[in-house]
Amino acid sequence: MAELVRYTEEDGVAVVTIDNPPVNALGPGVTEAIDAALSRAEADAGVLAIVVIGAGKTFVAGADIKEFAKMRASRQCGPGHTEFLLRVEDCAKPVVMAIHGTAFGGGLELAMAGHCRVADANAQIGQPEVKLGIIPGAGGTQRLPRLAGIAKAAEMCSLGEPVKARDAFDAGVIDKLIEGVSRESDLRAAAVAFAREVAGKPVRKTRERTEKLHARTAADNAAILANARDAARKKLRGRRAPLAAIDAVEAATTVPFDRGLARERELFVECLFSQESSALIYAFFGEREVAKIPDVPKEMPVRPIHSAAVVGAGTMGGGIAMVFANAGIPVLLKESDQAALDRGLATMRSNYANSVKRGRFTQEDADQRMALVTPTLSYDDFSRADVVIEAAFESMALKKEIFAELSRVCRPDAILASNTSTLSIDEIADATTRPEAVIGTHFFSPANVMRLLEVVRGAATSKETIATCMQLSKRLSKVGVLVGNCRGFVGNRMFHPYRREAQFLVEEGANIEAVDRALFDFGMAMGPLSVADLAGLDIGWRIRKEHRHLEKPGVRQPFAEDRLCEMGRYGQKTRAGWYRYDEQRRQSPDTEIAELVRGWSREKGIEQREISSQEIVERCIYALVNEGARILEEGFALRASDIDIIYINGYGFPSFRGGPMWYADAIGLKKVYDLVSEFYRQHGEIWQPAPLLKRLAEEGKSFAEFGTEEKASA
Ligand code: T1G
Ligand code: NAD
Repeated sequence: MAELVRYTEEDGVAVVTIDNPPVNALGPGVTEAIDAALSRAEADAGVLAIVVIGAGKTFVAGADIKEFAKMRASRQCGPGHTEFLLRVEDCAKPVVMAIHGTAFGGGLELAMAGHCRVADANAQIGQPEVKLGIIPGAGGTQRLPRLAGIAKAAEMCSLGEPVKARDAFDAGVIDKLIEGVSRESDLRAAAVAFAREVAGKPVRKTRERTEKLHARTAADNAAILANARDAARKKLRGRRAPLAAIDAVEAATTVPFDRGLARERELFVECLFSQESSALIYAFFGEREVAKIPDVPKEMPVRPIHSAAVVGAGTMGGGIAMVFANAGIPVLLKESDQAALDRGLATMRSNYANSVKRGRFTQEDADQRMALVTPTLSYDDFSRADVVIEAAFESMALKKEIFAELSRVCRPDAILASNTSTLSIDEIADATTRPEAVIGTHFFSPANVMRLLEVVRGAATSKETIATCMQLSKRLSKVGVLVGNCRGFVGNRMFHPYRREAQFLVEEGANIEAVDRALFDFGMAMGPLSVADLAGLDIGWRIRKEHRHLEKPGVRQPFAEDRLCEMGRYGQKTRAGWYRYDEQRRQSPDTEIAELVRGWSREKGIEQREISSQEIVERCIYALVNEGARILEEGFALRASDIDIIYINGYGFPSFRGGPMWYADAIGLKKVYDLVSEFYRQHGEIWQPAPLLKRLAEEGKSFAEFGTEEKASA
């Protein structure tokens, strides 16, 4: 077994190097090995001080998250690292923690149990546990307020966002910043020098530091904690862990350290065995799993991407060009006329200006990014591009024309991608001489904000093209999910029945606001009717009109949005849709519309009735699940977790519910199937249960198991 910890000595300083790839998690055996190394250093008279450092790209990125699944399965929550960290703190010789990459969760807790912390100026620290539905469980909520103060600790533990080393230095967590660290040995040398400076001097144990806990009156502390709770409720709506984290930080201000630790433990265990935590840890690993494509080996060679081009500078094209510029990749941006180009560039500049205003980055950063964008009205320089993303109007004829041109002007090894949201990648590829290099890259609006990228595999798309785009998605800070080439791919194909049910519910008498409220309270970022107004009702209307010939006769279709569009109500862009909107796009109910819809429904003989929030949620969410089951069975998604990652990152599905497929598994597919069958009896063919849902329900299995058993039997 590879050594988890290495012990070396330099100039009277023991260097303890943690080496547990890929992220030096405090997995089984790691803390024991560190403990042994510290004992060795304590026993060696020649050792004056100790440096603890991580091998590879990072310090310690936390406890081993894989261990939590075992704890949950055994309903046993091990002792954790609390005792080990007290031992570090009580070490007889100064312990200097040398941080590079990330010191997250248990990694920061380890660092804070040390007596001093030096960090590469580019490092990040954080307590991201709430993103896993838990709270720091090894003293983080007790030591962090002692170093950084109550407000900073409450914010870091309840929101889980990383903090740059420079800000951590200003907050008092880091004692020394090391500039110009280009490799681990630079940091090691600086840490050893720092350790020699503190050797022989009295050290302070973090747990004994209380000056920052009582910097103000109890009333002030209460106000700080109340603000933190308000912020957590707003930013992480529907979650328990962020509030539990603040309860634990509060304990640091009211009781002695050891009782604060006990309170933290209590809250940690409560959160660990929660459904919120199961869902979020599932999503954590699901987001890493999407990159694993069974028939595209990890070592598949990828094409280097040094430059890009985007066709169309409209809503999507401009955002996509920003995504490349943000990743430092020079990008050509082509439009069909100057006015459209100027409009696109102006939108990009104002988006950057907003980011600068919000302090996300400096004006200099914004200028550098815009400088990477080369506007053009021709394909002249397209031979420079390693990848081209087409984002012109959603018309097959136009896209074929553009791809035929791209196939002619681009280098033979360039990747040709389309941002189409509904059209067939295979049909677009047929317009080229190189279908193996054609792929779908379906960004989500606004493209420079939304993390999701559906990577659409065409029948001829080569594995190299897929591997290159999957790797590129990570470089563009996107979550790239490989999907098959069916109508609407995965996300939009499932969204269609979800939105259909929302309209039906209103047509059957549900109040417009009540439908949105029910899904919002369920945890969706926004209700389905408000989303429709945001995206524009006319987009769906145009697509429905284009596909009217595909509608099955006698099958109920929603009519309300078509009627709204016939009235010119396209949503926010016309300041009226399902709701009314003022100049600032603030939403207000429109009773006139509610009445109109009721009238239209009566004309169509649709009985009006009271509809509960429960029914609203079940019909909308189970519509997602049923269509998701079809997609899985038809092989347009590799695994259920891919669908969940798509919905969490592209459609505002609450991550603390794991995504639609995980949510259905948590309820139990038998129960879901029975209700879908009931909807089938009530509403007909549109609710025909997916064969996979029926089979798994009858076999007592879950979506999570689907695919594994086949693989197991293969
Ligand atoms: N435990 C186990 N595996 C982990 C892990 C962890 N903490 N962090 C990452 N991995 C795996 C990951 O699944 C992937 O595996 C590989 O490492 C590379 O990860 C006691 C209770 C550090 C910023 O929440 O945020 O400490 O797919 O693809 O993009 O209070 O990983 O290759 O098989 O994400 O370079 C708190 C979680 C834990 C940090 C690196 N810590 N990790 O990002 O690589 S709870 C976290 C990250 C805790 C204490 C509590 C990121 C990263 P595979 P990657 P990356
Ligand atoms: P848009 O109408 O805002 O922009 C399209 C742009 O393409 C226009 O500015 C137009 O001038 C330009 N254009 C047309 N022909 C061109 C040509 N030959 N060369 C260069 N530019 C040309 O449309 P959009 O909303 O940005 O959609 C673009 C594509 O992205 C569509 O395929 C759409 O389905 C897809 N998409 C849209 C969204 C969304 O929410 N809007 C989300 C995902 C995908």
